[in-house]
Amino acid sequence: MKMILTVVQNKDSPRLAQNLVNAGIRATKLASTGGFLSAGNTTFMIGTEEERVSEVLELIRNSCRAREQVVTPMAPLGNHLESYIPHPVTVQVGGATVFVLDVVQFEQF
Ligand code: 2BA
Repeated sequence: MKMILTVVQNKDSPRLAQNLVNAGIRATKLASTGGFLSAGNTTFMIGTEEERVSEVLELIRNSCRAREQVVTPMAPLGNHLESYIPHPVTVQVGGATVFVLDVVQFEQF
């Protein structure tokens, strides 16, 4: 068995959740926050048989898309705020960040 952890944008989360249900794939959604943007995103925990991993990855790929986001970085520590001129930068977020992990044991009581 495998555990697929995927971080997706909140905008893609309802579509991915629906597509997983339609395919009969069980998942748990967690509200999460990106470390870099400090913006809300969604993490899905998907426990599935090894044979279905590629199907799940395809489903994630088809449910999520990349978007650009403009971020204004914080003033570097130690800098005087008066002399700090913030320059907005554009980052590309997503489609999805995916981790596939081996599950050593799976039980449901
Ligand atoms: P955030 O950490 O908020 O990152 C949002 C986007 O900012 C990233 O998109 C990337 O384009 C950019 N970014 C992140 N760290 C950066 C840095 N140190 N320097 C420059 N740009 C940076 P994605 O790569 O698509 O990541 C989307 C979200 O997926 C991340 O939100 C984070 O929540 C998660 N994620 C990405 N890589 C991860 C990892 N290795 N481990 C855990 N979570 C990860």
